[in-house]
Amino acid sequence: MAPAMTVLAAWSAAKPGPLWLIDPDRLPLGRYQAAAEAYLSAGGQWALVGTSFAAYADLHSWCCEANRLTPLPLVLFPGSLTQLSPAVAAVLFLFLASGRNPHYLIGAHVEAAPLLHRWQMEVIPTTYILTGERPRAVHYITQTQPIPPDKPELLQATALAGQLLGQKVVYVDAGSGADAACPPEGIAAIRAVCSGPLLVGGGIRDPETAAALLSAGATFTVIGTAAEKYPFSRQAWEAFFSVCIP
Ligand code: 1GP
Repeated sequence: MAPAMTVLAAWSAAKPGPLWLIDPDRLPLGRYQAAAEAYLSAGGQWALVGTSFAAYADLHSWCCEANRLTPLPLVLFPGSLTQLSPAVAAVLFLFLASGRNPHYLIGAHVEAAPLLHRWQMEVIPTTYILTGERPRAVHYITQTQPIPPDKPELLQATALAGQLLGQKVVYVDAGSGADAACPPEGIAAIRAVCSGPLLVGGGIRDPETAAALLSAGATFTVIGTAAEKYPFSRQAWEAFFSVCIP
């Protein structure tokens, strides 16, 4: 039997489009199944799960129960070591390249490595770049400063450094609930030097903003807060999927 395709391989060949980010503190499991079915039926293939600060949810238990409810593959986007779980298809191993906090550059990784090795999970080395004008929870929790969004050359150099270090994915994040998404110019600058999957999130609320980012070279536009505002229906997701760049 042929081995199952890794998430990284699937992402590398994926059609650009939206990617759902679930904050388990904000999506009770009682509402998860219907929400996941709406996303799957619109064309969703994976969801990110994680948050910069989990006040209530036990991520591992949440993922175990979510897997029982729907077949949607979950990819962990961990905000801390306490969010690690083997009940996911893969984990983003986040190198917080925009910051200079050693915990998020190597400290957490050393602590996580034995567990991830024991669990034999797919680990996706990811250059994680924070940008944005206004500090969000992720900046406070990580005690790092964002890269100014109007500095595409800094965004580009940071992504390139991660690629030269061997990382496979870039995730540019303006922070959950950001006033504005990263400008397309910054994404185009990164795409000019990085060929792998490029995730862009933070402040994307409408398909038009997502379309501009996909045109600039994003692989996935990460949609978190917008999908929490109202029951995000199949039609709402289809509006985001319909702007996919062929
Ligand atoms: C945050 O990129 C994500 O880490 C999603 O941001 O909640 O603003 O969609 P939003």
